[in-house]
Amino acid sequence: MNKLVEAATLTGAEAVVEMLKVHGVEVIFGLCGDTSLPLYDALARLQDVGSPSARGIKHVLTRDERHAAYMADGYARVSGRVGVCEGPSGGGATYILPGLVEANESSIPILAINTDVSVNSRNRFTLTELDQRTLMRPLTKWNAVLDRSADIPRVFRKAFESMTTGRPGAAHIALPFDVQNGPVERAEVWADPTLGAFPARRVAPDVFFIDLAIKLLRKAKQPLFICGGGVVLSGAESELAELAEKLSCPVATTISGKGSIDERCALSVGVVGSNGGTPEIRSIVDSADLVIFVGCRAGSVTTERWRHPAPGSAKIIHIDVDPAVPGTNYQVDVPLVGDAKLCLAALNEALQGFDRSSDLSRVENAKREKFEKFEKLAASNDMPIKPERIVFELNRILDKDAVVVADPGTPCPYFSAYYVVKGTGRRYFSNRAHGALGYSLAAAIGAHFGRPSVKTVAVMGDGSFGMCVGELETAVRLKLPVTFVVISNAAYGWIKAGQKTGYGERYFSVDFGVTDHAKVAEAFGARSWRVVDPSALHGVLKEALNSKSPTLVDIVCQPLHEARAPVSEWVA
Ligand SMILES: Cc1ncc(C[n+]2csc(CCOP(=O)(O)OP(=O)(O)O)c2C)c(N)n1
Ligand SMILES: [Mg+2]
Repeated sequence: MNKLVEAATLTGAEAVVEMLKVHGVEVIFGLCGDTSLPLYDALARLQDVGSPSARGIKHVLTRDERHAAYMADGYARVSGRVGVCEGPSGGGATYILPGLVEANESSIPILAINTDVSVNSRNRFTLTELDQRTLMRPLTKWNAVLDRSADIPRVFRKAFESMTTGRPGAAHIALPFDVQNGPVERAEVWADPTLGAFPARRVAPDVFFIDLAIKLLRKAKQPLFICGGGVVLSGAESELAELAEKLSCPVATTISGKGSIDERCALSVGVVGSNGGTPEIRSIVDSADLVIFVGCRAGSVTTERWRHPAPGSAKIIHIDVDPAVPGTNYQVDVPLVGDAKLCLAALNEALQGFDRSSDLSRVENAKREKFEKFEKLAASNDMPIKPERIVFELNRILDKDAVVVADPGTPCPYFSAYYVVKGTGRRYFSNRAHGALGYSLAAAIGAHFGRPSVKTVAVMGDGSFGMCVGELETAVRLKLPVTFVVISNAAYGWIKAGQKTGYGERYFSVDFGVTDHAKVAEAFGARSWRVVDPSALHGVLKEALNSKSPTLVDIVCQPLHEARAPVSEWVA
């Protein structure tokens, strides 16, 4: 048997696995299909062969491709590495799509691979045939359909380069059945492994704009940082802290920007915007004479539809890696294009020796007022349990390294506003690009694989639960120590609250039946509790969070339209 000759050529499917390995991929989330059989066989065979550096890739079997993509997204957010998901042709491609587009719009690098019908069966009414190139094009930063096995190494290198350089984003590759069986030269299987993590190849800012920014920073009386997800994506937290301290400049964040600054520190303002912002915090935005947006698109939620800051009320410095961002929503005085870490480091360098102190009592007062109202509601023993109580208890119980994932509905505004992130880096996230229900359960599973040593918690509404419940089986099968918290109000509460404030309480088609989510979880094999009494909540959450296996806590909760949610449209 000529082993050398055999080793010189790989099958396309083997080359795919090897290309993932050389980019440092350790785990893939996905679901099998007919067109994926060669890929699965390669994954199986390459589990334990090859050199010590070529360890196998762990495959996490999911129950739905949408959740495979959400898992890859959660994994990428906490690990700083590319998340990879896969599914078959046809329905596998249409089902993987929601996770792909959320990641892409949130600047999270995930790679989705859908296998496909053979090149030689195209255009013949072949079962599951679909134009994956056109389908995925507007949803991804980069995509390709393979036609020849020899192109596999080059296409995978391009995918990783495009995901992790510049503004991070999602990539998609369609991998036809016969391409998986064709030959690839082993010598072609190589990569720059640094492209497996992000940000790769940071871009530094133009000094001309640094000088302009310094002039504004020196002159400003009440500057304010508004940080988006770009600070955490870039790992720019320590540069931000240094600059903020030098300038004595408060730091507000968007929802995705939570983790830019330790929220316990005096300079931290908290979350601004229509979802999670409160009137006290808004007053800090309104009184700024200079706003420095960092890694933030100044979108509709952060700026309350471009009203806070009011256009023209403050000078604006806008730092972003994407040249298309500064100037899109506000007239900016200084556009600073580059990686956030390098931009902030350059500003620190140019401000060496500068040291301003300012009175931060207005920030302190705003936060005190906000949290006093919150704590008063959290202390209530009324039933149904108030959402404030849930956040209050998790603030008390979770240690600082925990990762919390929040779905839309009740969780997002409440946790964005009141969950205090202790430390920096990604410790809290929500799917803020499209805010699709049913994200957090799977994203938390993915996050667990990205940071297995910490406690991961998903908080979801009952609407979200209905959209992701199947993945409880995945968590149970893999014995993952993840805790799921369900906020039960038997309604699409967010929309019902909108009908209350905007449509004269004409509630229409927003209520659904009561489900005992704890019993559902029990049927899947997870330990679970249903809590109706606020005084029982602390003990139950503590027990659930201490568990080494999956747990679910179903909390019968005050519906949003009766609550005092930190959502500006309803507060008004
Ligand atoms: C996939 C999807 N469909 C519809 C919506 C619109 N939507 C936003 S919030 C919401 C209600 C959320 O209900 P639930 O998960 O029960 O949370 P609650 O608001 O009741 O706390 C809906 C339907 C959405 N965000 N995502
Ligand atoms: Mg609900």
